[in-house]
Amino acid sequence: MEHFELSDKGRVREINQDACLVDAEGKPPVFVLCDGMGGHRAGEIASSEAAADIAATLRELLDEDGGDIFAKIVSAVNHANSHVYSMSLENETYSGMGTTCDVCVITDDGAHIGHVGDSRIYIYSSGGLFQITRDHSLVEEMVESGRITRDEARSYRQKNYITRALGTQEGVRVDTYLAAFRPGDVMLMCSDGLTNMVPEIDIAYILSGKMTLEDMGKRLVELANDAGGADNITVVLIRR
Ligand SMILES: [Mn+2]
Repeated sequence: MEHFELSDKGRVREINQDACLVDAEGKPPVFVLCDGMGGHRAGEIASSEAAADIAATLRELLDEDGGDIFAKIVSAVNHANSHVYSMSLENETYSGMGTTCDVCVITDDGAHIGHVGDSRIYIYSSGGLFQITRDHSLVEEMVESGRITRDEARSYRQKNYITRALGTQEGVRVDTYLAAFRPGDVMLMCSDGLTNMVPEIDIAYILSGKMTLEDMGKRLVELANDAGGADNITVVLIRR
């Protein structure tokens, strides 16, 4: 299994509030991506603290024999939620901070995913790009309730409003997914700084090519920046 990750500030933001953490040498490998929110540097703190806390807690849990991987993922995300939430209560500068999080544990059974917020996980497999996670965002809820179309959603103004985040409340609900991840498949974990800037058809085209993961990652970030780079852009690519 190979992997490549790249995080870029984009062209507008002064700091990078995205964080990704890869623990690929551990068994099983763990990948975490977080996109923080909050004033000053709070978003940066939320995402980096959450990513580090999830990776550390999850590794400890995975090292214990037996038990359900999804339960371990949910425990680790909840642990990080408490950690970030208490930081936000203890320090006024951190008040209201939070972060998205996507966690992926890869085993022979497939990709075990934990998800909160509007960062995304896609898998490119046998000719198609599949979005595995469902955004926890106002715009996604509006699409699902039929109030706006998927097309209208692309230019919807309150696009960045997320309806679920890690660290903003005492508890957090984590969505879980088990995705098939076959030899040759490419997984993309990314922040909304990519998906708000680059159409899925272009993402699919890049993932379908014979490029190295590094070239794919650099190209995706370049496309987001060419389109304006309005937000921080983070991509984690994994090929089985
Ligand atoms: Mn973002």
